[in-house]
Amino acid sequence: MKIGLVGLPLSGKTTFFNLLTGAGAATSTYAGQRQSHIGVARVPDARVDFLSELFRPEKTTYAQIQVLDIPGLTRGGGAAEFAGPVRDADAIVVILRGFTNPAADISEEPCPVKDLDEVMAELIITDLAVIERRLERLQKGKKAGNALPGEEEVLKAAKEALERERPVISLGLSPEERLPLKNYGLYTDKPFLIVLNTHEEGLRGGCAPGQEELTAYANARNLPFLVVCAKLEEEIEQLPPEERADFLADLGVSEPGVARLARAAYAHLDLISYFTVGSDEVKAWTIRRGTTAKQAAGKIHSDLERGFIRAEVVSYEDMVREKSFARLKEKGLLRLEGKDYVVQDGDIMNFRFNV
Ligand SMILES: Nc1nc2c(ncn2[C@@H]2O[C@H](COP(=O)(O)OP(=O)(O)OP(=O)(O)O)[C@@H](O)[C@H]2O)c(=O)[nH]1
Ligand SMILES: [Mg+2]
Repeated sequence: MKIGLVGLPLSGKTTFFNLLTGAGAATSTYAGQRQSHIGVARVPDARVDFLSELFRPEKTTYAQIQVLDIPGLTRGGGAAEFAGPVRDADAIVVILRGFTNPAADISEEPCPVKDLDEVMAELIITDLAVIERRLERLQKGKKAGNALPGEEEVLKAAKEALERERPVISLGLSPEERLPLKNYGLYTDKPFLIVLNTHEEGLRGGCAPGQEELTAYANARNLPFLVVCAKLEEEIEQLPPEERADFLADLGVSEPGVARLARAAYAHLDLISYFTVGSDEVKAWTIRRGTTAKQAAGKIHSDLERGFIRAEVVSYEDMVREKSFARLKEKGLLRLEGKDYVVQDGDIMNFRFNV
């Protein structure tokens, strides 16, 4: 999974990027700095911890999220110029400022709903330009031969939504209807998550400036919404592991920021994890809910999908209870499933294949 962090200048994108990835990238001290970063966030998962304890593998691999951090967008500033790398992201995370920081010359009162509207407006304008250009070409007939089935209809529907200042995703298109849009890497066609980056007291008291208004706004649009204190949480991440939990609890959060974001993103994007285990490696694999055993095997290697015979499946809960494959077998809890089996969150899978 790949996510793109977008937001107005100095909203704390790079600070949040550092919180997610531990990359320690330099943050901005004035508006107009144009730093982009790419990094990887490890998705904490207590189930992987448990399986790793149990199997003592040489290597433990958590699920990963690739994170893109781009410069701040400004109204009319041309999202296209900076946001390009985000075009192929699976989701967009909008970082909204909920703090003031006079030291960094950020003293204006936070206004997250207004900022969100501004970011959305910029992305909408950028998408609209792409669609209008394509429609023009199609209508001139120059490239009509290249039009995909249903392309013109879906482009028109998208254009109409954007003109009403609604993101393309609000159309609720089916995967088939969306297909012709794929090549354009539209921004507003992606799922959105909202992150309010607040000051310490805001996180503790649940009353960051603008939070109430933003909550209503996000709920009305069914947008997942997270509150973080990126700067402080990032500082907490620098502490020895045994000290972190206390500081987080003091802030009023139960999990690190990366875990909260991953939880929201997995739920919103309908993602689940399955696991492979062994003495060599315990590994989490990310798939969409509804993925079949055969498709899931293809995540690991195309040979496994091509030569798929059967999957041996154990549920995570059964593994926690029985703690060994031998006992699971004895109790009939090791299942053999065929190619159409729909993989469940937490399944421990072993694929039998033949190529
Ligand atoms: N007080 C406070 N300051 C923050 C917080 N998050 C970021 N900052 C500060 O705000 C300034 C900008 O942070 P960045 O993370 O660089 O913001 P950005 O959105 O990446 O900025 P651009 O990339 O230039 O658009 C830095 O001085 C940060 O230390 C926060 O949660 N609280
Ligand atoms: Mg930045």
